[in-house]
Amino acid sequence: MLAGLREISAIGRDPSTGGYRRYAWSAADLALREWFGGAATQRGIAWHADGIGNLWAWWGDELGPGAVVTGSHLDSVPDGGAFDGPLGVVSAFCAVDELRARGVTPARPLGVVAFVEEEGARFGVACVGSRLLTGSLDPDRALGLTDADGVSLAEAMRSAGADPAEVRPDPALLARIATYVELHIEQGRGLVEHGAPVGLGTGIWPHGRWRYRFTGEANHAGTTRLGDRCDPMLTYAHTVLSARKRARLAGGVATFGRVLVRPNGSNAIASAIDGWLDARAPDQPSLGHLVAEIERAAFERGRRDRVEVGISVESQTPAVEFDAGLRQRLGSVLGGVPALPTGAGHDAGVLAGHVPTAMLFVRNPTGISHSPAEHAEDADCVAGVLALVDVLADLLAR
Ligand code: HGY
Ligand code: MN
Ligand code: MN
Repeated sequence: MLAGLREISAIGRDPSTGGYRRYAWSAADLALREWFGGAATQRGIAWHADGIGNLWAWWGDELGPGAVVTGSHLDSVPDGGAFDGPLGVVSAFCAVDELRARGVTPARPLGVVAFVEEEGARFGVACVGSRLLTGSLDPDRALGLTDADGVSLAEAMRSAGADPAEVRPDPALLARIATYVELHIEQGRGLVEHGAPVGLGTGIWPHGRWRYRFTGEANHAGTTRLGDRCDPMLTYAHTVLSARKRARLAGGVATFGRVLVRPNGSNAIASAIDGWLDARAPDQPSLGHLVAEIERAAFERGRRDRVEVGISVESQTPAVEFDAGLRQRLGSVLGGVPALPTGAGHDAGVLAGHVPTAMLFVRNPTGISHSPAEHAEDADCVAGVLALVDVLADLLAR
């Protein structure tokens, strides 16, 4: 495991599961922010948090034009693994060390970034930090997002000593970035099948997150006749099964991984159920069709169960194609590594709409991610750093 990953390995780790709970503006996040600052300071590079809460460390003049930026995120999903996000940030700092060891003097500024709330695990919207930076998420909407305890993003920022009034897009910074490269553990087994430690990303499947609210009628589990029930659990269960079937038919994926049952009593028929759908497909038309089919199944079943169905979109990400010219250039620098798409969202997917962007993937032997079992071999992590160094050396040279 890279030294930086070891340094943060205890932060936000749940000993009972071995998974991480590193949520934006939580105590774990503040400890990770401290680690980031220490990693920059020990390398003698200036660092700061922008008004959104994204962390930046600059080797060279941060206001200089044509910057190369690399990094990822430090936050996790509930019980996430050690590599999703942090591998990209730690590898970026390792790359600075190796570039210096090779005597590289960058011809342009190099930025190391850690975007805030990439997973959306606390406030529900993915890639909050990069979306706010690029103006693809309205600051007022973001600041009004609330977590499971009803704490808003604005309140969470204030409690952490950040000023929500500073949250705004930064087009001037974007204009100074010539290239963004994100290194990330692969969340799949493509590189295993290719027999390669490192690969280049071609693009990201379109995907989105919807909240389904099923509203029925609370009642007694023992005395209410079956015919008299308006049980939202039936509509929810039917929708989950329909989502799986429709995803298979659409060649996509659909997941209800988060559910909130009210009042959640074992001898009461639920009054309402919130379920979150995560749906993804190889292209936009397939995704649109898949989501429409799941919605249709939910409403149809709702009518039968006398359960009201309400659906609201939480975040949507269109299909992303990474810059072909940049991918070609990096491919030749790396001597022809596999190129593969991903169904996982990344800040790189947001940046790609604004600056030439590339992704490097590091082999994940099991493909498992968003789980404590997520793992990458040391040798592959080192191969990832060395590939990042080669790529950055080329991008910084001119
Ligand atoms: O959900 C995703 O695809 C990413 O891990 N945020
Ligand atoms: Mn993730
Ligand atoms: Mn990630």
